[in-house]
Amino acid sequence: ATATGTDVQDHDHHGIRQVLRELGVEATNAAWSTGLVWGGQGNAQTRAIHSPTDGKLIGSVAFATVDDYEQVVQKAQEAFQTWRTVPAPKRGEIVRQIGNKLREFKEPLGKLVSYEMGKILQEGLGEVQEMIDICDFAVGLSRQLHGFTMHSERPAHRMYEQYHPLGVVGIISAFNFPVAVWSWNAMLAAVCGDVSIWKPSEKTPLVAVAVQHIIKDVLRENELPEGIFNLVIGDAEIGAAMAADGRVPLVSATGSTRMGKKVGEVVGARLGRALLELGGNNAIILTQHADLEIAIRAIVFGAVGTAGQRCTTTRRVIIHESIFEDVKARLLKIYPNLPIGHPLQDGKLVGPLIDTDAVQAFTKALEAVQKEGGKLLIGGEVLSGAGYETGTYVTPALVEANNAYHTVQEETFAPILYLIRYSGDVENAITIQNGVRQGLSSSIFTLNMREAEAFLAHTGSDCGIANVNIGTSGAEIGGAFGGEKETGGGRESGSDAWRVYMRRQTNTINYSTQLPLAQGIKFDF
Ligand code: UN1
Repeated sequence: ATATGTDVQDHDHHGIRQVLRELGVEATNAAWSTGLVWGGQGNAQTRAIHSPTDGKLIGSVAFATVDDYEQVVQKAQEAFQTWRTVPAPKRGEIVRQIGNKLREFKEPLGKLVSYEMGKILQEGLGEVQEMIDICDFAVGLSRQLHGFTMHSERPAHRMYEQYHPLGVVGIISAFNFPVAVWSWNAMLAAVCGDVSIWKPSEKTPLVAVAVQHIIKDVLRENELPEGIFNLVIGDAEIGAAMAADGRVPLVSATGSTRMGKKVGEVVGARLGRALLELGGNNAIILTQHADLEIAIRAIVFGAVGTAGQRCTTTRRVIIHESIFEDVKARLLKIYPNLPIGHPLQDGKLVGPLIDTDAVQAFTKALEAVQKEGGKLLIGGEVLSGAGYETGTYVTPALVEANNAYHTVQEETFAPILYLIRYSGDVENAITIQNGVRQGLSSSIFTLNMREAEAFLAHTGSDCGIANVNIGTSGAEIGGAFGGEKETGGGRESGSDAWRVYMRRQTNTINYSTQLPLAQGIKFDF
């Protein structure tokens, strides 16, 4: 399979040209024969990718067609035949090498994540670290992947279960974590004996290309077959093809609830597996027993970190009325001083939104919430002038609002934080916290153990993630990541999330000379 390369303009802003060179993304019309298709062939449509940070052209990428996808699936299927026969710990060894390569390339890759997506360098590096962490996790996992043994009701019988590789795993990832979320899926899939096909966000294809180059080197060094890790850069039609494709037993999709519903429907119609990680509407509860020093830190990181573009971003703070004014005043002291600007510039904490469509959604949501009675306390401007020419930089907004507002019920992928007042006991705050359609992440700040336990109890938070004295974002990879309700129900990353990437088989073995039937059934003839 062939791929066309990127044309990199002769620019050297922030050393990006050097970064692209180091990552091998620069090659023009390079042809790879490793099944690592990352773009269309021949007459494919080429698209220019501009940085949201300064609007400059980073490169152009050929977008794949459904025909290209078809070739990739075939390659992937072929590779699966070999890969599944490699012992799991040996597969883990390959993932270990990938992790080491990621360590080697952490700086340039983190920088490219930052430049192409717009998150600050610290977070770009953190994203690569998250990839390294999941590699380490997957290596250990590769010596486990264990099932249970059970006791048979029949004499001289043995019963146990085992997990077998599933096949081709489709991965649809979003722009906001353009490489880490892929790695959660791809590294687990790999140790599980699966091959994967990655359709990254069309907004952030270059980091995907960079990662694919890193993977390609490891595969070549180990003389592994084509198509263990595949990359198809394309539009929604590629995701749609994957969702409908019976040769892809599992489709893992991260993104909006709208997209996830479509994928879930199509995969469900063919009784395939869909792992969905969709929208969040994450809240932090502050009770009158909160340690406000740490709570405020968590709120600010959760609300303005990644410019409000994490699925775990803090979107609502539910504050006890007795401390509402205090919390508001503290936030109003911090918000005007947030350093907003180019994410590769030292000291900046808030970068741009991904594009001007996102800025429009931000502005519209603020208009709408004010119409509903919300009070904009600060922020909400689109910055202009030197350094902000792209029109993608905004000032994070604080809005006093009511949980019932239509706008508050929606996930706007931007830095808008709704301050919501509650009175009475913690149950009232929990009701508000659960009173949205999404169910990803949630937190409570309290030093009162009754309140904390009430929040964690089955009658407490209804989210997939529930934290105490920690914010809603920034989960470690060791835990299962995902959420309930419209978040889609899927779990990725740590704990036993790997099970969905394998097929479970129950085995019963008779080592006697009789054939007793279960349930004591007599069937004599
Ligand atoms: C996402 O926004 O899709 O918990 C993933 C976090 C990160 C992952 C976010 N570790 O915020």
